[in-house]
Amino acid sequence: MSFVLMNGRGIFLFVPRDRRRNNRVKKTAHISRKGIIGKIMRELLESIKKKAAEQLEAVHDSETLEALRVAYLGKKGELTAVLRGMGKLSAEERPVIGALANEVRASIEQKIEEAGEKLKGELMKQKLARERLDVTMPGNAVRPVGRRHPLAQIELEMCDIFRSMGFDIAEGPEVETDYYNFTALNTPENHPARDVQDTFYITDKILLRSQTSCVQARTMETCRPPIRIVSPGRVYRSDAVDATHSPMFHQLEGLVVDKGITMGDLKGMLELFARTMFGSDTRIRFRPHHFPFTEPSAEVDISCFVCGGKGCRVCKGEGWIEILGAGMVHPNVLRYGNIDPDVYTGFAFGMGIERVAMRKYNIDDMRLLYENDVRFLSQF
Ligand code: 2NL
Repeated sequence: MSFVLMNGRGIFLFVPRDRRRNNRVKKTAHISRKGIIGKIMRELLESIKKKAAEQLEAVHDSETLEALRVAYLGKKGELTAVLRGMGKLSAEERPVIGALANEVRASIEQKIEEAGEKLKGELMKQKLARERLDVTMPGNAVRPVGRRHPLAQIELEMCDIFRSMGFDIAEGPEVETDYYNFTALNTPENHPARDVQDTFYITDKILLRSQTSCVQARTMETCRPPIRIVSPGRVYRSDAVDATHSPMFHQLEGLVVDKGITMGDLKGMLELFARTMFGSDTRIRFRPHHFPFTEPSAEVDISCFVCGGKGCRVCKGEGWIEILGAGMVHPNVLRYGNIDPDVYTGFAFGMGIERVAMRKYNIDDMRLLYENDVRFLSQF
C-alpha cells in the first residue's frame, strides 16, 4: 500500500515495490503533483489537529505536555514539516492550506494552553489534598516538661484563696531600710530582732528584709483604707541551716485596715482560709502571744488535718498544728502609716510558706525544699 512519508525535508510518497510501474517510481519519490499534495496536506493537517487534540486531552503531567508541544510545534515538529511542503503547492492552494495550517497551529496552541491550565488546577488540587490541614483536630498532648516547685504551689494556692476573699497581692523590695522593716512596725531600737545576730545588714540603715510586713508598712503610707492586701515573698534571717531553719525563706503576710475591723473578722477570715487550705472540717484556735506590731497578738493553730485532732505522728500527738501569727494592728503601726487609730482599726497575720508546705506534704527536712533534687520534687 502506498503512503505518504513526511519528515523535516518535505513530503514523500512511498510506493511498495510491487506497485512500482516498470520500476520508474523509486522506493520513495518526492511528490511533485501539486493537486494531490494539496489534498494530502489538508488531510494531514486535519489528522494532526485531531491527534493533537486527543493526546493533549489525555495529558496528566507537565513533562508529557512539553514533549507534545515540541512534537507538534517545535522546529522538527509535525506541523513545521507540513509547512515546509507549502512551496510545492499551487498559487491557488497555498493561501487556503496556509490558512488551514494557521488554524491548526492556533488550535493546537490553544489546546496546549488549556491542557496547561487544567494541569495547573490538578496540581493545585493534589497539593491541597496532600497538605490538607484539619484545624479542628485536637492538638498533640503537651509533653510533661515539669511542674511548679512545692513552695510555689503552696504560695499560689494561698494567694488564690486570699484573692477569692477580696485581697490584693502586694510586693516590695527584698533590700529594705531599717525604717520599714522595724521602726514603722513598732519594733523599738533595742529589740533583739534588730540585732546583727538575727538580721543581715548591708549598712547601718539598709538590710535584707526579715519579714514581708515592710510591704504592708509601705502600703499604709501610700494607700488609704479600706486596705486588704497579702504580701508573699522572700525574707532573710541570720540563722544556721538545719532541718527547720534557713537564712532565706518565704512568708505570706496579710493586712486589713478599715473602720470597725475586729478580732471577730480576723478569726472568721482565718477560719475560712484554714478550711479552704486544709479541709472543710479544719478548726482553728488562738493562743495569746506577743508581737511588737500587733496588740492583742496570738499564735494560731489548726486542728491536725491528718488525725483531725486525736493526735498522730504529724501533729506529734498534740492534735493541733501551729501555722501562723496574727493580731490587731498596733495603734503605733497605724500612726506610722498616717492612719488615725481612733477612726480605723485593722488586723494582720503572717505565716511561713515553708512551714505550711512541710506540714501539708509531711516533709521533715526543710533543706529538701532548696536542693532541687528531682527525685524529691517530682513527688509534688
Ligand atoms: C509570724 C508573725 C505576724 C504580722 C505578722 C503585721 C504587719 C503589719 C502590721 C501588723 Cl504592717 N502586723 N504582720 C502580724 C502578726 C503576726 O507574723 O510569726 N509569722 C510567721
